[in-house]
Amino acid sequence: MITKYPIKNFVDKINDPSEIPAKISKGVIETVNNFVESHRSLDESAASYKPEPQKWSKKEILGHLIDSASNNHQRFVRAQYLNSTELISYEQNEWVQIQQYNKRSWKELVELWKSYNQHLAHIIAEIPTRYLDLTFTIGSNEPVSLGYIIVDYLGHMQHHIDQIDKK
Ligand code: NI
Repeated sequence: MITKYPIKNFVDKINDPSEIPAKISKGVIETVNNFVESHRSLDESAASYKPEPQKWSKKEILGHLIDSASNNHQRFVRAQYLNSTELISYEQNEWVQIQQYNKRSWKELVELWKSYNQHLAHIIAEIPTRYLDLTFTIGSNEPVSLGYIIVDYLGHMQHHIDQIDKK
């Protein structure tokens, strides 16, 4: 499966789409646990630091991942009952800016993000195989399968974790 973001570790090679829910669910849990382990005690000022006014701080990047979790929560559930091929999109910069993530504590953001993803990992693992090939459009993007959306959720998360680590 060709995805926008490469998926690291064991989920790299998914040959059979029916493996997606179990593998991505496990990948989400492992990625989140590793991140929490190594970033729990990050200093508040380092987490809030904006290299440029229009660039996101570490808190804002993690906030963007919370927004990704909450929007994909909607997608993962709605995709399984809606008689529509359209799933919600969201304006990422507006979401981050409006929520003022820099005013939250790093530790609390990390906890919220972790808990949200524990629930999403559960939802993902329970998605029946028959829904994986259903295709959806999100905003103005090309139609993609629900399987792709699930894989891309983890790839997007890993992409932004790399961004936090490079700062
Ligand atoms: Ni993003």
